[in-house]
Amino acid sequence: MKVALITGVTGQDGAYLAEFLLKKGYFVHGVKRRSSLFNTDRIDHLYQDQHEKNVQFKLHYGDLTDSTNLIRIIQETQPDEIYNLGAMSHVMVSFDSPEYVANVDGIGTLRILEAVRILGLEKKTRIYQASTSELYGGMPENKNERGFYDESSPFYPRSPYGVAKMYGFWITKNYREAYNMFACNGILFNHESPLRGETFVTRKITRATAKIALGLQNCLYLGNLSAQRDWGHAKDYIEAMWLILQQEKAEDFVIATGITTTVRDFVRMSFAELGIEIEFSGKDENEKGVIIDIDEDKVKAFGLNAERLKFGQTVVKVDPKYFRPTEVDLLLGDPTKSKTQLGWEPKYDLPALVKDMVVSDLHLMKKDEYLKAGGFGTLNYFE
Ligand code: NDP
Ligand code: GDR
Repeated sequence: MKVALITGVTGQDGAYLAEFLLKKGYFVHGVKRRSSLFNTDRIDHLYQDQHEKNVQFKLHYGDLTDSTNLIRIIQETQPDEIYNLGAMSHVMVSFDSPEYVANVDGIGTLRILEAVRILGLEKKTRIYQASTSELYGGMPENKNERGFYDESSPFYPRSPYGVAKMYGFWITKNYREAYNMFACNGILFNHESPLRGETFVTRKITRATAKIALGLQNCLYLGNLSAQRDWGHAKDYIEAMWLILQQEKAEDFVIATGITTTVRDFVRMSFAELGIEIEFSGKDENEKGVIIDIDEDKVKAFGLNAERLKFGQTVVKVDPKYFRPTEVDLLLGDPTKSKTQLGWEPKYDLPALVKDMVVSDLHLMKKDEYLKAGGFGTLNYFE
């Protein structure tokens, strides 16, 4: 039985990857941080009673800032594959905690690589490093001749997160070259899902769409509506991570869809999924999104009350507090290498992703509606 160790197992990708590897028959170890409340919502369905026989999924308390703990976990678990997905992954938050993000996302990667080396596991253990399209920083001059970012495009990170991940990228490559370790970077473009953290833009939009449609929220406040991202589905992207570690030779791969879309269009698609058409007008900080049409049949088919929604209702406004000190304006990845060499083919396109997220959030927010009707508090999150 192959053994995998996942850091960041409680995160979006960690949860999907753990499930995927368990289905493939792996023994999966996950590193989870101690928190004052349970933080295993995304993997609770994978829980196995540790007192039973044939357990295949085990969690270990740990943190990427703690070398001794990582060395002990790797020694105990002797993994064939390590997926280093743990990170402070929010770009905007990284401007508030730049030193912490350098420690976790940058030096944390080094700690994993060194632990494998110290334990003499260089030949046994393959390592996947969660690198990111944020490395490119959206610099227009660094695109390839076809207008995409690929494995050869230069990096120009634009946030403390991007800079920390740049260290993670290069130290992974350096350990591969210096010590002949099977250590690879997956340069993944944005990938989303119903499990996406609530403060990333796509999930913020799909949650708000559901809440507004149910009358639980009036307006959605966003930052840069013109930012463009190459959005895919996390379920497809975790499969690419696994494929990267199954190759004969350790290499780095871009994982992307090859299509870019504005935040504004993502908002339009999200509302349209429930039969609500939005039109944007105004510029910059004064831009707003207004309901201009309602497909009553579609709205009703989702069990929504069409009378709650009003033509001319402003449902999106810009709040400059979400503008970033330095922004990545446009990301567009070239998946040619991963498609030809890994045979990777995503199953979800953007409309299918939006549908999956909106339908899931509508279901979730309906629970909220019942709670509210029953006199209980509703779900709110600090951003
Ligand atoms: P999430 O933010 O959903 O998950 C991050 C995980 O890292 C969580 O399990 C979190 O634990 C854990 N973590 C945070 N800090 C530490 C720490 N100090 N020590 C150990 N674990 C820690 O991210 P995603 O699942 O979306 O992304 C997975 C990885 O891929 C990340 O490294 C991210 O930077 C990278 N990436 C993501 C992309 C995307 O679009 N999703 C694109 C490219 C790269 P907890 O649950 O306790 O907070
Ligand atoms: P990103 O994702 O920074 O690309 O990093 P995020 O969803 O946070 O932002 C995408 C774009 O949307 C704009 N935006 C807003 N973003 C947020 N979060 N909230 C808003 O209200 C808002 N309004 C507009 C942003 O300015 C940005 O341009 C994600 C993370 O998963 C990283 O860990 C990963 O490495 C990269 O994707 C690839």
